Amino acid sequence: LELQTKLRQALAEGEFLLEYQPVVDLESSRVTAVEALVRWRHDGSVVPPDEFIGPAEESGLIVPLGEWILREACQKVAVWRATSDWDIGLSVNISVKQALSSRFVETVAGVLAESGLAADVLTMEVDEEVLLENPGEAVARLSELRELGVRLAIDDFGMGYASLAHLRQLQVDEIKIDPSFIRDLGTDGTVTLLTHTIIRLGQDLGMQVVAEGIERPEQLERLRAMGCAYGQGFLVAKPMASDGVEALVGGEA
Ligand code: G
Ligand code: G
Ligand code: MN
Ligand code: NA
Repeated sequence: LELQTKLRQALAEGEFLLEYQPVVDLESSRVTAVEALVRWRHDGSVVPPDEFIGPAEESGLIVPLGEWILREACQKVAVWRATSDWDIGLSVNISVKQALSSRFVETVAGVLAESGLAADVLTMEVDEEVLLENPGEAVARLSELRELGVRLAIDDFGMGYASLAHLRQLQVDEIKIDPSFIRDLGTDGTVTLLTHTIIRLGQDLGMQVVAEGIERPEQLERLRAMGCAYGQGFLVAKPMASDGVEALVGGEA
């Protein structure tokens, strides 16, 4: 309960901040999008989301916090797009409680209108967990969101129960292959085959495939050879503050 009070105060006092991790086209190495990742600047240190997203979901604070994250990220990316000729996309993580909250779709539509960002610039990343908790409701809500023109991504793909079934229930634009697959690429034959199969599955279904957690050059080479179009990971670029992205925009535009 102590933490819940601190989190509520943190939101009121502007202690949350966003970092952005680039997503690159593995063929050209160009940055095609950034994923917004929230952090909490508290008592002189930076608290990672694993320590507060769960508690924020339990208390319902995830709804206003998620709205702040979305607005902040959309405004930044709208400015980057307006001040460069870089066609950069934005991915934002959303959690179950947020996706199922009332007026979620209205809020997203409002933030897009306010920031002037075209809906298809925005990708919402959901874990498969979102679809397990309340499948009918979650699918309905996410489908409404997609009707706005927003893209949908399944995050940590391959780790959830019934990953493939979810692709039947929901129109998905993108799958993000879980880092655990990338970690064992090349060393574990089964994992290598599964990864290749996921990449082809995504391609055959007309979805973008993003490999997450690329840390070593051999992993990147192997993914490229397997035809994986997009990648993300410490080897490519770490999550960075907005001025880091601005330096990249300057360099690429
Ligand atoms: O940034 P980091 O790798 O520490 O993130 C850890 C976890 O927190 C990841 O599962 C990520 O999806 C989640 N996360 C990061 N930022 C956000 C956010 O803005 N909203 C939600 N709901 N989850 C986030
Ligand atoms: O669950 P989700 O995919 O949203 O989690 C994103 C998190 O993964 C971010 O917090 C980011 O810091 C972390 N991350 C990004 N790239 C790498 C990587 O190459 N290795 C590891 N271990 N974590 C990464
Ligand atoms: Mn994510
Ligand atoms: Na996530």
